[in-house]
Amino acid sequence: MAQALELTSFPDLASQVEAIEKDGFVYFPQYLTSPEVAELRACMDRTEVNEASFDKMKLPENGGFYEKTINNAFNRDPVFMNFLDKPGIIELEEAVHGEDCHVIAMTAWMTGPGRPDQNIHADWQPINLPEDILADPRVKIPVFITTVHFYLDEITEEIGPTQFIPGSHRSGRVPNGENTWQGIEPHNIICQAGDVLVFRSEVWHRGTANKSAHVRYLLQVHYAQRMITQKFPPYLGKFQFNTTLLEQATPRQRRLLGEHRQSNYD
Ligand SMILES: O=C(O)CCC(=O)C(=O)O
Ligand SMILES: [Fe+2]
Repeated sequence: MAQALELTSFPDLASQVEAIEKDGFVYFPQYLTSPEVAELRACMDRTEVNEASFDKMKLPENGGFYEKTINNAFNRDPVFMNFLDKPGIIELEEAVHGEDCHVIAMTAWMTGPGRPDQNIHADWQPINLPEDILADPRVKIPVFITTVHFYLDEITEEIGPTQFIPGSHRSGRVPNGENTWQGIEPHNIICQAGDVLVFRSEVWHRGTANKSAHVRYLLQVHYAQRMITQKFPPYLGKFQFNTTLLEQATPRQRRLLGEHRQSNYD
């Protein structure tokens, strides 16, 4: 069994920002209450896939596994909309990406038994650099993109923990079929329903096999610097905001979705 990742809770914003920069991730234990977890899971269940938004519904036929994904989830239900700017998390995002940061995607994942291990990957490597350059303390790469994982199950070895290779955000590259970096093996993120993990896009990681009898529920919210484009499919102007939901949104939620102050290239 893979070693468990050591999960430390940092009490204040300054130490959380430092952890994102230094460790590549921050953990928020017991962030959601049980009723909030139940509400979000129910919302994921009732939201229907919309193929135009590249949502997926795969059924466990022909040896496959159940998988339902909802893209642009903020656009589907007020419950999702309120995951744009969760207290404590949005302050961290604004601190690491700038106060004009925005949400580039929000995807709900329901992954059934039989899902295999993913390959070790980085969600995005913005700058390829030699490791010895990155090891120089004067070199500080901006945090371009982070992902927030809202875990909605007790994450056990059976249901499939996320695995991180700690320190790998300093590799300066994406993995090339490797399952270790500098001899460091993937570590399991073993946590509770309602726990949250925020990580930068350079971290080498993967989702692992669901060997349980249950569907695994995960909400991902992706934040970025304003200069990184939003990924709201379908493209060529075909994505449409749900105007009813947008009217109910707070000014900060609207800003996170695109009501920006004008800036470069606007
Ligand atoms: O399911 C997980 O824990 C991680 C998923 C992931 O890394 C991805 O979809 O890029
Ligand atoms: Fe990933």
